[in-house]
Amino acid sequence: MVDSTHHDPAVNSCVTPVTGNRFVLYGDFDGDGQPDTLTEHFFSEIDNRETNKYYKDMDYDLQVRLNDQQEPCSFMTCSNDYIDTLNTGNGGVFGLSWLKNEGDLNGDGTDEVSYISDWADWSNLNTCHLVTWRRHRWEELYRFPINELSIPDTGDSSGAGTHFPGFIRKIKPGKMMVQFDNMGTPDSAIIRIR
Ligand SMILES: [Ca+2]
Ligand SMILES: [Ca+2]
Repeated sequence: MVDSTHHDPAVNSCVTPVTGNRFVLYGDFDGDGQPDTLTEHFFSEIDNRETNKYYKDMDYDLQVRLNDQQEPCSFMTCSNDYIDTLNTGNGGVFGLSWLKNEGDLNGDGTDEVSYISDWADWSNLNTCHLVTWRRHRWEELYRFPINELSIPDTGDSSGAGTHFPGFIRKIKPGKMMVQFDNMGTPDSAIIRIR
C-alpha cells in the first residue's frame, strides 16, 4: 500500500507525525449497572490502522491537505462488547473536539453522550450531537449548531467538561436546556427528548 503523504511534492519528506489527543469517556451507556468505557480512535483507511492526527510545525492548510490524504476515519469503541462502534466522522476530520457523558437525560437508565467532531475545514460553525445506546444501536436524540470558539481546549484525554459546564443541562427527565449558536449569537432553548 502506498503512503501518499510521502508523495506530495509540496510537502517536505521529513514531516514529523504528531499523534494528538484521544478522548476516553466513562459511563453506563447500556444501563446494566456496569461501567463502560468509550475510547476514541483515529484510523487511516489506507492501511486501516490507528494513525497521527497532526504534523509538527506545519500550518493549518497543509495539515488539512495531509489529513485528506490519510483518508481518516474517526470513531469510538466501547469496553462493553454489546455496545457497537460509534462512528463520529469519515474524511476531512481531526477526530473529536468535544466528548461528554451527559448523564441520563431521558430517564431510561442509560447515560447519554454528546460529541462534536473536529472537521478539517475553515469554519467555526459546527454541530453538537446527542446520542444514546438504544435498541441495540446508537441513536441520535438531538443535534444543534455550536460555535467552535465556545469549546474549551481540553488538551488531554481525560474527557471534556471538567471546567466548562457544557452545552446541555438536564432540567428533569426528558427535558433539557441546550446552549446553541443562533447564526453567530449564543442562545439557549428548552428541548424535550424521549
Ligand atoms: Ca453498562
Ligand atoms: Ca438515557
